Amino acid sequence: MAEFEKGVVPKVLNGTGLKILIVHTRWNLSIVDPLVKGTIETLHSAGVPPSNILVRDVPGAFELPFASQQLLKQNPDINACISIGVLIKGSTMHFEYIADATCQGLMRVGLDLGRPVVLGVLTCLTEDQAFERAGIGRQGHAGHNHGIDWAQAAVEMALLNKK
Ligand code: CRM
Repeated sequence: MAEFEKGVVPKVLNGTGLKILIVHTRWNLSIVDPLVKGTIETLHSAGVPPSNILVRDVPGAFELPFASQQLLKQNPDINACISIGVLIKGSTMHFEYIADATCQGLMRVGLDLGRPVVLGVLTCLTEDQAFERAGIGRQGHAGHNHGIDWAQAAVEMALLNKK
């Protein structure tokens, strides 16, 4: 259990029969890709079949709330959405505005539609922080792939919503 001390303590979840949407950005794709991979592998481990996972991409994090909302509306049989992106702070205020709008927007989509939306958006001060959270950290610290936690959160919330 020690490796989960700072993260999610996983439950044994049965995602058989669930349909999950993944929306991810093309910004920072080299970091987003392993996060999406970790998410999909964990969904499979929880019993969600590949045919029940819909994957769509958008340009950047700012587009995630709108795309998540539209795709959930267009696909009423989807039980949960995982919105994935990586924001890395630059030298302007852009990061702060996008991070805030994206997080608020994703929360709103979930509450407005009554369907779980998982915040799979890393907001990092450095590239190294993002690499570690995608499980591809350097200098001997691979880190932990947060896609694993996002998939588990999506299955848990989808099952809660189905009750
Ligand atoms: C991201 O996922 N997106 C970033 N974007 C793009 C933004 C959106 C555009 C169009 O609506 O605004 O796609 O989400 C950025 O513009 C920046 C620039 C930050 C800067 O300091 O100039 N960063 C990101 C990002 O890190 N991740």
